[in-house]
Amino acid sequence: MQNRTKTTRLILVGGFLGAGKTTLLWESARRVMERGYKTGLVTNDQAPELVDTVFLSQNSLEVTEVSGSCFCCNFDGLIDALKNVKSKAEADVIIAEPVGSCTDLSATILQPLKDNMKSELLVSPLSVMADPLRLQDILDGRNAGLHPSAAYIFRKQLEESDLILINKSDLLSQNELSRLKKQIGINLPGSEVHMISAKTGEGIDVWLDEMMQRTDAGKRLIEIDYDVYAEGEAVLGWLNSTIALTGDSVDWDKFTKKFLKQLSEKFDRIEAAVGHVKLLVKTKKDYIIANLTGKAETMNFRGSAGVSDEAKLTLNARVEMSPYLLEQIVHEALDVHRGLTKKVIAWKCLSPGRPRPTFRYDKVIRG
Ligand SMILES: Nc1nc2c(ncn2[C@@H]2O[C@H](COP(=O)(O)OP(=O)(O)O)[C@@H](O)[C@H]2O)c(=O)[nH]1
Ligand SMILES: [Mg+2]
Repeated sequence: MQNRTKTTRLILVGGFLGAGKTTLLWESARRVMERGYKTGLVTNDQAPELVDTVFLSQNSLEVTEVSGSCFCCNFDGLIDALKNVKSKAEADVIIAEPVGSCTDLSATILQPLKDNMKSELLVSPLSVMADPLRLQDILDGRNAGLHPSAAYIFRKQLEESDLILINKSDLLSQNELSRLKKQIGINLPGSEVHMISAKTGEGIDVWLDEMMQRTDAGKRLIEIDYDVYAEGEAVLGWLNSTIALTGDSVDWDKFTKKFLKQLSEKFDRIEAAVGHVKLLVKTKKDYIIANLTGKAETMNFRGSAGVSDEAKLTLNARVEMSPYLLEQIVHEALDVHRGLTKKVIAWKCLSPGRPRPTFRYDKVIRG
């Protein structure tokens, strides 16, 4: 790193697609800055054109994206991104979000970081976020509506965590939350659990207090079958695109709601499990973000893009289906909006390849 005398704290927030990582990244970055620390962010995806990066960059924060491969398979990309954020933002704290379908981060990221960056980085415990409804289903021995191999990734993420963050506490009663916590104690003994709501802010400061002090990252290494892991990723169609939209006094909120509803109906009709579909419609002045993290009832919207003639749509979809079918469904849902001119700026559709980590440590490195 450029300034060798200054150590930077790295907080890695993992967890399955749609768990709330990006929401927490923004909320915690804001709080860390309020505490007087310079803060930067690192995002990660299998392809460029990431909604998360566009969203987080709007808030005058230094955000560097590692795209085209996950952190574990592009360790050098992660190091470059950390250096970039550190030098540009003079960051005291960097918060990073790995790809939601990734696991084995303790062996492939945390141990190599501890081994190679000792003098430059203070690495906080690996926090793994979970959506409480998916988590409950997984703990009950089911697959949370996911392909069994994708559910396997979800379980492995929990197993390797230093700390489990049950997010969206605002959606559950106290009784339901206590039941979840008790079940984690039985199914994943020894796990540290925090309850938070990235949305309302509940629990974030308590979690951050720990993150800012501790350096016991990557205490656990898991056994993992890379064939099952690879299948869990490969069952996902992965689409990232940016499209310029023009029309006559278009109500962008209406467009966004209709478009996501159409996509959701199509996915539900063919019973394709949604990992996460996220879209951002941005005009010169405003934006609306829409999310779908499962069936239609998980749809939600934030912000408003108003009425105007032009907007840019960034769409990220991770859905259990072939990339070809996903492309077709997105095209069909776009074609319905006949009054709009659509110019594709970027379009990448794929199915993630087998994870081939740069490093994979088989022992825990002392922090
Ligand atoms: N109710 C509720 N929703 C949340 C919370 N945190 C995130 N979400 C929603 O969960 C969805 C996925 O969030 P995001 O941060 O993009 O998840 P990521 O895929 O893990 O980065 C979005 O619709 C968020 O608005 C929370 O604490 N409570
Ligand atoms: Mg995210």
